[in-house]
Amino acid sequence: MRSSITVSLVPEARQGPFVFHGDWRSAVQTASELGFHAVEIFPRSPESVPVAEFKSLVDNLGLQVSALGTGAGWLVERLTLADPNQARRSLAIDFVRRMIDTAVEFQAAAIIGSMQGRSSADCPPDRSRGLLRESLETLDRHSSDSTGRLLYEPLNRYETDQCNTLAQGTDMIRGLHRTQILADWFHMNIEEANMIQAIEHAGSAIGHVHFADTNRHAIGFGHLDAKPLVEALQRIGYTGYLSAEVFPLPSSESAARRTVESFQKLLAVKTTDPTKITSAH
Ligand code: LER
Ligand code: MN
Repeated sequence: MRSSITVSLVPEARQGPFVFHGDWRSAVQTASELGFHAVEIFPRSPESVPVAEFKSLVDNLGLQVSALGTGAGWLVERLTLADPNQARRSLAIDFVRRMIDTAVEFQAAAIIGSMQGRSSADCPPDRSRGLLRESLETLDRHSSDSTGRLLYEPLNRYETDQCNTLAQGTDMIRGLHRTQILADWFHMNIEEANMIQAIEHAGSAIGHVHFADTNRHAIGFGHLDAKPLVEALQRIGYTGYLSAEVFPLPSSESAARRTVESFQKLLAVKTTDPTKITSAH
């Protein structure tokens, strides 16, 4: 398993669960100094990602880009893949399609979290899920045309009523070829009856993990028993990322350092010793 940390490029997401906000160059530098394998980018739009400069910086540092989030499509543009208005839904599909293309440039996956939408007075749950599934099929086909990969993320009940558990998410993506599940431990802690069994049942459908504690702080700052979850991931043969999508509390640097310490403790791996780093911001 490999470590990853979130970097938001979106001023409107200042309150969001991303470790680094603002100066992305210094965030990437710090992630590298702390020994992370990858960064996960939360961009304003597919076109706003400074692809060439970002790539050259991560390449020089030997870092990967694990994934690109599409949440700003909802947060800023109010677009969802289950919008009953077909014109709006098409705009949402196009936003994610272009994000997949940008992600391909980094050999990364595109994440569908908030853009999955939710039911409304105009669009009952069954129809809303049907529209989401149709959109996912379109985007999965688009991903097959390149090396695109999609990650579909079940969210807790306060954010969506589309899919709240890994089992519901796995049903939603059944039969798709380029789409896997994102298991976010913050959402799972709210929704799953048993997080270990949920991971075991989802098995190879899991393509990415959001590595967050119960309070959405860095792992180690809440009360999640993370060791059995890592062991469950090892049992299913998971070799993807554990990506810290958490609040920058008490600071970006402390959240990042605590994540590295937890990663090292849980996986018994040696990366750069975070206590030796002095230049982190
Ligand atoms: C996105 O990864 C996520 O977890 C959502 O809660 C964002 O609102
Ligand atoms: Mn998440």
